[in-house]
Amino acid sequence: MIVSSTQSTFVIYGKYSVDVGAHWNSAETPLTTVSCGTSSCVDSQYPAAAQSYNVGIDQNIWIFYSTDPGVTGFDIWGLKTTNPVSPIHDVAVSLIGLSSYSGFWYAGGFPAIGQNANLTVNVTVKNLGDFSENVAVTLTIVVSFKWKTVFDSTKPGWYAISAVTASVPGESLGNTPDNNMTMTHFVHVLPPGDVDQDGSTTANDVSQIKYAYGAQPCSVHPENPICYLYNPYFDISGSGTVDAVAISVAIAHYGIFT
Ligand SMILES: [Ca+2]
Ligand SMILES: [Ca+2]
Repeated sequence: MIVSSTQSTFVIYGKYSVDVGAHWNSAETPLTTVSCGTSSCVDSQYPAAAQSYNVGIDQNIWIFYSTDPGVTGFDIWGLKTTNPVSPIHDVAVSLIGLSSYSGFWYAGGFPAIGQNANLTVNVTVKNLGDFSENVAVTLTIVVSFKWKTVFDSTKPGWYAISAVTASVPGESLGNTPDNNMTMTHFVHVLPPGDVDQDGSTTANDVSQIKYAYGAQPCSVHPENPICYLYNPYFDISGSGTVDAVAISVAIAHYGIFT
């Protein structure tokens, strides 16, 4: 705000939306007044909004800002809503996680490395409100889903995962944006034959398998002269031997990039 031809100052204004930010009221209400110190106008700076949040806390919305700066520091002032924003109904998807996922997945599983076809997706739903809700008998629930991947049917690539929980009765519009969560680039399904897990099946993969052709693990077949070349990622068939299946799978999917 302009105070004079040589001075301007900060004033914190408030405005509101009733449709989750799609539209805002045109009027702006000053929440602080024009305030200049003895040497300069530096009050009402760096505002930050936060909602007090915990069971038993009033859940007011606060705005903190700095004012009265001096040589050795400044004051932090706060404004808060007139009425507590509670009790409310509010559930949220707070976390999406994967079980036994190490950064990549082979569609249909990979027996030699202990990976099966089912990828387990865990979704955590929290009750952030003040009431017991039907979606949660406790404060937090974790729901697990099995995603059955199928060899040569689940396409290689990067997958996003979305989780949505329905609004509970009485949940206000402003409390619904956290009812869904999307994690992009979350699961990397590798092309079959990508034995070095770089996301593509190329001559590198084929040549590595060919070089180890016939190898069996030394722990099982110490008599195998090339057992030291055995790599479970080359054992696509899960037979215990780097065999022709691996070579044919890699060649059949040659040139797939993700
Ligand atoms: Ca919510
Ligand atoms: Ca590769």
